[in-house]
Amino acid sequence: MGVIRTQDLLDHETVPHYWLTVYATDRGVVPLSSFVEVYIEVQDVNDNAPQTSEPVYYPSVMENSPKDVSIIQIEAFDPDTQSSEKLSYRITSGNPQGFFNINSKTGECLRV
Ligand SMILES: [Ca+2]
Ligand SMILES: [Ca+2]
Repeated sequence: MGVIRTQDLLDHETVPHYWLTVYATDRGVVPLSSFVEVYIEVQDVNDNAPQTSEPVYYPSVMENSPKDVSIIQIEAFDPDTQSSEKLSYRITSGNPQGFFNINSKTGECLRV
């Protein structure tokens, strides 16, 4: 039997699939052989955290600006196939008065 095993960690984000060619040969006096193609799909797991386009954003907003003024759109990217459209956003600190709101799906931050 010709068992194919991994020799190292594979990464779906680097190489999502492999085509291997395997050569099988017998031990006849005049050996006969054949080739077979093996397609290996590297399945994705969630092994990357989402990344924003900037580490820090510096938007500004006028004082006295009315409610629901859009301040910034935070955009994050996740290299994992499954997670990109499932990102959600939340303000975790700095907002004790509740002056700001972020749309959990779109990342749009509003003055509320
Ligand atoms: Ca991810
Ligand atoms: Ca992945």
